[in-house]
Amino acid sequence: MRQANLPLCEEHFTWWFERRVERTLRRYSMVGPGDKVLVAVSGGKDSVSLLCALLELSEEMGFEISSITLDLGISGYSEACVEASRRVAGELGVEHHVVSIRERYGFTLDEAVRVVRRPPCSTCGLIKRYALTDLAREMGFDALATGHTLDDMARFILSSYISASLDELVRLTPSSASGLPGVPKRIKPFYETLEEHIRLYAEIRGLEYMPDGCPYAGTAPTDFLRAFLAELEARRPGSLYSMVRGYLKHIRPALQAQFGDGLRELRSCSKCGLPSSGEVCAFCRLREKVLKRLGRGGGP
Ligand code: Q46
Ligand code: ZN
Repeated sequence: MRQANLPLCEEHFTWWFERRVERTLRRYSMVGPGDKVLVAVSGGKDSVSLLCALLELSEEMGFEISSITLDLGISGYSEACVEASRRVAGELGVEHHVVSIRERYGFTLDEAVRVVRRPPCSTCGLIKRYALTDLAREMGFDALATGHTLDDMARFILSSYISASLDELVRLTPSSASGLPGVPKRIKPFYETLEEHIRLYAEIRGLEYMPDGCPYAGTAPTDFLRAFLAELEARRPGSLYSMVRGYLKHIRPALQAQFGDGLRELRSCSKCGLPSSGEVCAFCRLREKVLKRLGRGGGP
């Protein structure tokens, strides 16, 4: 642990890692006894590690977990992600669901990328956020857990800062409830955990994961900040943690005092009922556009 200048053996590292996740779960009241938590698994190192760590903690903390993988329809890639996720969930003995975006919403990510002008990772992010909330709600879960890491959060905070997106900035919380009945809260149990440690945990636990190999990788709007943040952390270990904690302790409360929980009020989308900042949510608008351009007509 470079931040603490603390050498740990494999056994104590695993113990330390899981305690840290437990601290995050408790600190932000992410789960309670009896809660049903759906874990989003993409097959990558972050989400398979999340599944393993939450399974370890679920018994002593008294919550239940199940897992889900979206088949996004990225040709030559999604099949392998689904298979890797299925294998890990099977090895850990966790219930696992696979849902095809094509079957549920009528189009694949590849098709959406062909017909809309937005960057692929941004379209993908919108589809994943929507579909996972939609499915967790339908299946009656209390919370949806995603593998967002400390590195991701630092990147989102910095990027919202650079573009002065106060509305985004105020929403980058470890746990967020929509406030709408039946819509599960979204939780990020790795909010305070570095990717470097997650990689090590996956290796020590012997978890098999998909190497980064998505053909669209590198098109996320915040990707340009990755190298900068990695260098910052290498030069000053602990910087990402202080950035994210500083945001939560000082910056967000100041924003909240001025704007509340968001600059735009959330309400139910008039087409699908999920949270939306306008009359129709961004996903329903995207879906309608994609289906129309593909000649498949109709929206939800
Ligand atoms: S799957 Fe989707 Fe990632 Fe591929 S299109 Fe981008 S966001 S890179 S985690
Ligand atoms: Zn909608």
